[in-house]
Amino acid sequence: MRMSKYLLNTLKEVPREAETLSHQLMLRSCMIKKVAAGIYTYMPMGYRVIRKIEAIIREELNREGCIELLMPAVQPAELWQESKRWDFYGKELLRFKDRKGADFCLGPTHEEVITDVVRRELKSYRQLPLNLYQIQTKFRDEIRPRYGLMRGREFIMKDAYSFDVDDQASEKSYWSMYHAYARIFHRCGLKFRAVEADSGAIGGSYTHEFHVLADTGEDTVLSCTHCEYTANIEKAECRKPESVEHGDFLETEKRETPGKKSVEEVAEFLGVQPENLIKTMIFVAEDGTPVAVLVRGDHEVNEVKVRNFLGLNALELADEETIRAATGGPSGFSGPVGLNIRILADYAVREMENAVTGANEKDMHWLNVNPERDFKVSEYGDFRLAEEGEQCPRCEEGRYEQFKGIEVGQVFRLGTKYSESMDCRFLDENGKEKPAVMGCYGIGVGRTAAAAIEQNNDENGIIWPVNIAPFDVMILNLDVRDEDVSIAARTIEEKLEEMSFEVLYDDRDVRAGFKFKDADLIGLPLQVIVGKRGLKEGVVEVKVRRTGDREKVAPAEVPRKVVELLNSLKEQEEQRR
Ligand code: 9G3
Repeated sequence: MRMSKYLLNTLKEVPREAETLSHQLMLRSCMIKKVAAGIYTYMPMGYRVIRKIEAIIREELNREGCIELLMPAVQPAELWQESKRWDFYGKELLRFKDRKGADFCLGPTHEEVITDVVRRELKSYRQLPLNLYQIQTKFRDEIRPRYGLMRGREFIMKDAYSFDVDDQASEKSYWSMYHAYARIFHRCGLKFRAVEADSGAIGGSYTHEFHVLADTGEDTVLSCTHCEYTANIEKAECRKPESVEHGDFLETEKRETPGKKSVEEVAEFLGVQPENLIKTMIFVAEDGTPVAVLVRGDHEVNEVKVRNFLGLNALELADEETIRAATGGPSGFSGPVGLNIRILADYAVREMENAVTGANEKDMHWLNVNPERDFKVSEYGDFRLAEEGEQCPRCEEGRYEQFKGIEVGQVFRLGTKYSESMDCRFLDENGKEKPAVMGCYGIGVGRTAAAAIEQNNDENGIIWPVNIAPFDVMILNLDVRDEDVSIAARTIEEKLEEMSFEVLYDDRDVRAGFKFKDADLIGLPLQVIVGKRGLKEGVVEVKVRRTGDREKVAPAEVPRKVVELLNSLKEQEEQRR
């Protein structure tokens, strides 16, 4: 492809709204163009990457026996009313009426549609397992779309849905998709972690997220240095502390702590350590019931763990008057002593002794408070945020290491949530009618491309992993007005294309420096630099974008050198862990 004929105008500056690196680089290298908030055109350069990622996905899913189909983006409300989700989702679900006034939505996901398709086809257990997938445009009307393709409103998702005879078979489908995802992300040349994630209040069913590791990732992931255990911080378990022999409990004493609210202020004022304080947070469930959650002063409450423990869909911090009603005192001085609401306490609180707590009275704290003697805990549990460096809860040796991750894929156990509500059943070998057991599996294609950039870049621009690069080789002709140079460059271009390499030839009549900058910004794996001076010595330069290494080779040697370099890059990238 010739740059002078391609639709590829790189940008020096980008709009301020592009906060993340991948968003900036996708705009500057002309991979995407914004049409509206969260809605983009995939420009030719960007679409080549999308197609590469899709091709890898298709190969790996087809290898697992998945069957591709394509469902409509526009979905009738009736299906969402059957699954009872029509009224569950708010404005994020874009709804509209057709010319006859019938209700539709723009599909944010396709559980309802695929269950409707299968329920009409499924009769016998012999037809299962079935794993259907599509690569299709989704729409979710995010309130604040940002970061380019990372959090768009319209985006391309591969979504797959498995149907099995029972839980055991569904588990098999789940793990086969899990391993297919691992192969997909390895082949995309990405460093990733499969992360145990919070499956929401559904409980029972579990889910794994696939995170590309990148410092700019929004999610925090904890991974054990020794065993494989890796979890989203929302879910990461904490090791139960050893129970300690309790010494002598001192008498409680109420102490004035004027204006001292935070753990740090109170600890400093009283001359104790944060871990000697009991932090009391008052939450309210969706029905308004207040619940107190206690954690040690140096720990943080993990609201997702509390919400799941209580089996709630929503849980939020109580406001001032709820705190006053529930504790008798103002916020900042809450404590468990004398509290007659449900009290949950993290395991670490049980091992505390002679602790400091709020006195449920303005400017007052209790000293020498002891669990069970001075307050009753309804339930002890793992209610705190796990931290980097603490001991792994699963194995004896490891410790948590913290990563930032970008979630690019997710595998879910759905159970019979949709097959029950939408009557997707089959006759088992005894002729008994049963609901299919389902799983669903998503990959954000655009988000994978963006994550690849977040993980593969330097100060000059993008460094594409070979398998998803828009082209394999960039040829830079530094003297387009010199016939010999152009003949040499065109010969190399033809030879490489004969070998079915994808070549972008920069034939623009612009200064060399400009070409070098664009080549590094666009980030193709290899650059073949053809110039008058080099040719005089009978050589051209081959540069590896990732390392910056340059090698002088005879023009005739370039194809062999390209094969050698791309293969070794591919090998390194597919092994990245
Ligand atoms: C909606 C809207 C947003 C949504 C959903 C529904 C997320 C919704 C969860 C999933 C689960 C899996 C198949 C592919 C993998 C993920 N956001 N989810 O169901 F109506 Cl507006 O999409 N679906």
